[in-house]
Amino acid sequence: MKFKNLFMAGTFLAASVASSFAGTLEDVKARGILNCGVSEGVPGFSNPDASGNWAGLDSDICRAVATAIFNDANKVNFVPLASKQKILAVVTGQVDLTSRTTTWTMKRDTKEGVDFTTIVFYDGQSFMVRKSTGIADAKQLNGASICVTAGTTTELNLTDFAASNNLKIEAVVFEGKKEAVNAYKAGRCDALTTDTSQLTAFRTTMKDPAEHVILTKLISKEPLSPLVRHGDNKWKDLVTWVINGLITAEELGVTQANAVDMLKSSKNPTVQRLLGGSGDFGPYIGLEKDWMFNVISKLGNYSEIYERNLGKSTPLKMERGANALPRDGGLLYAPAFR
Ligand SMILES: N[C@@H](CCC(=O)N[C@@H](CS)C(=O)NCC(=O)O)C(=O)O
Repeated sequence: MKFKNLFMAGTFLAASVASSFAGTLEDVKARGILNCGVSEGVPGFSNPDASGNWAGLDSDICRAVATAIFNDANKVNFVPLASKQKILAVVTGQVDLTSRTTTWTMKRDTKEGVDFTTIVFYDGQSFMVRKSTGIADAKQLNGASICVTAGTTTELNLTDFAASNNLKIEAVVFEGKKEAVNAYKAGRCDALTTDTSQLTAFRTTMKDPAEHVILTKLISKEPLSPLVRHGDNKWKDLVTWVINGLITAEELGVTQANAVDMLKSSKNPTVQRLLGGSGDFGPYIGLEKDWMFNVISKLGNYSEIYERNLGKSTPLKMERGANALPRDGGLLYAPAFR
């Protein structure tokens, strides 16, 4: 009897947890706004401007998902998350998705209750040091103290790097990124380590950026991907295909400026499928036919989002590199839109 009750209580708990997460898309539609987890502030990726508007590639992914659902890029509640919270916030339902410089790893994907969607940025870990140190290669960091944030792949890679190169490195671990960056700025560490894109972003916030160098050799691969709760395949499909749609639009030359004309007169069947001129691709994922037309009209394609937030006209001036399409020498690739 006791066992039976226990069993029943467990079944009830499982059932109620499942029903409160019936379907993320339904929950988001009923709520009328998307809860999107972002960073606590990384220029170019997710960073609030002076009036509190979140700018950046990761923020624009949140907006793209909201636009696909509501045809309104403002229907996003941005939730800043420290590194340590970025996975739990999805698992507990605090956010519908996290779009925040998060590396797709096997353990996170298989053991931590989340699913990664698709890679939005190919990154890799490196180090920033003061130019005056003369350090040009990470292997010269023997004996160095290095500022790093807790709950990151960064911390783990640093340990691996030191072990595999037989270096004695003192990791100075901070709970938040702000503390780690400020400690480096204050001279408490010889180097700061994180994903290269973030080092590039943080360097722009230094008093004299030219006094700091980012070592060019990467010590890890950091494929960054938005993540959703494990077990809601429909929602995962939706987020994944919004991103695939942004990449496909770049491939096809569909832009914010020409989307109306392309829908009206393009003879390319893939363009018509993407923009909703033919097929039922929106309805496949629970949305209207013009879901991607709305996204591209409001936010542009992947390349426009990249250039606006990270590209040559921004303080970050980041080359596309691995984040270019294969035809331009990069890795950014979307499955077939049919
Ligand atoms: N990509 C790595 C690192 C992610 C990361 O975001 N690290 C620190 C950088 S110091 C951070 O907290 N950054 C952003 C923030 O919350 O402001 C991971 O997935 O673990």
